[in-house]
Amino acid sequence: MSDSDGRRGATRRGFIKGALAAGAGAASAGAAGAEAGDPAITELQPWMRAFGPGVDASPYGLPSEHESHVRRRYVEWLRPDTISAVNFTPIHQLDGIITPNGLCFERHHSGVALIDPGRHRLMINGLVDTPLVFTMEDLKRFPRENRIYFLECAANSGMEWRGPQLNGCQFTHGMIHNLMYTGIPLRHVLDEAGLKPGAKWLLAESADAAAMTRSIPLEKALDDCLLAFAMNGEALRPEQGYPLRLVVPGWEGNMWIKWLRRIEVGDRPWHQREETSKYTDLLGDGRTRRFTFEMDAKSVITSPSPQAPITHGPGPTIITGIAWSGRGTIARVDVTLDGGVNWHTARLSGPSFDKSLHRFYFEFDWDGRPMLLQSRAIDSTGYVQPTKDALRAVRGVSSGYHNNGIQTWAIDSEGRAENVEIS
Ligand SMILES: Nc1nc2c(c(=O)[nH]1)N[C@H]1C(S)=C(S)[C@@H](COP(=O)(O)O)O[C@H]1N2
Ligand SMILES: [Mo]
Repeated sequence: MSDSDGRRGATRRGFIKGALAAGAGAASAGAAGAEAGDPAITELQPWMRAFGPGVDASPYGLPSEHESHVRRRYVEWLRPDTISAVNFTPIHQLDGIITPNGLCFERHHSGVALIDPGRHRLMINGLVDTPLVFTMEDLKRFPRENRIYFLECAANSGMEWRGPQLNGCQFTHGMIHNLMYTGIPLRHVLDEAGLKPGAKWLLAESADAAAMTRSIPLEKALDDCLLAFAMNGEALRPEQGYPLRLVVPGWEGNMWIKWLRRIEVGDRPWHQREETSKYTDLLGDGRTRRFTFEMDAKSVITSPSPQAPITHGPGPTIITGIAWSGRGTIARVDVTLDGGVNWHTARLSGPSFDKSLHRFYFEFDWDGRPMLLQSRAIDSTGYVQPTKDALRAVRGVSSGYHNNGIQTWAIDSEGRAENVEIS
């Protein structure tokens, strides 16, 4: 802990003690629990009067019923139905760097495929010496690895491209999750089949009704792609591709084929054959930006934010958020309270993994005046997260994809937050 952090901690303890002594005044300072006569402290609560449920009451545990507001949400007007749709991770209610399995945003083109793993196969064909078909059991005999990666949809923040639209980071930035994957390096399976000369690209195909296909450069496949069968220690959830998904670290989410059933090895990308096989970024001048596979460094303040206002009034206040980069780790996150006039270095807490979410905090004493909050990520390559205006200057306003611009929340004197843009 740095000196300045230590001082802030000491100040906080002083503040809360002072608040306790102040009695009635304490209520507005957030120490109401210590007021004389507070029934929460003076009276026996129902949960102290009777035994609770036993160990076999929930063989698969669920969060407390008091946390039922922490859930994925979708935006009804965004898509005509829920089959080819998206919902959003409640990032404003999460902490740390790992997304709980039941809260990972979902993006499906044909709904969730409900696969019997005993009847699932992975086929490798195309430019290989020996075409192969694997059962799940076969795959689990290859040496496996555990790695933590974020997955971000290229359309995350896309609705914000022309200006502020959605009031909450769940909706503006919630097409992201960060999980520990257990899987087999894709290169083991490709080695087993034997690559033929000329092999340069892979086509990954899914077993859902969409039979979705995406092209992946062989170089990436041999570098760090995984055939994943577990997330956060348990089998993949059906929503995330049970029993097998392709993990393409740091690259846009649409390449991470779920319910993976076939990998065809070829000599050129399939999107040079049919135009639809990957998202295309439109540039303002009518050109398209084709190879935008990597997700650029990005960050967002998750609290306070429109769905997570400041409710405790002035005094010790915590700003927290997430930062990530498809090109490495996060070296630093800066936070501003005044729309970019003054920047402060945030405190990163938790492990720093390559192509993973990083958690940041900034603790300060809020004077109760309105603020313009922003965060700015700097990754291990030295790349600095740009403003939205800087992005538009380069790419125009026609594209909805790869919007990694700096997000602004306007906080009013009541602590309420609103999605705004300043220039
Ligand atoms: N089979 C299949 N794989 C898929 C998709 C899909 O619809 N079907 N959607 C893709 C897109 S666009 C994204 S952003 C990610 C979303 O992964 P998630 O549902 O685990 O959040 O999966 C990708 N893989
Ligand atoms: Mo996506």
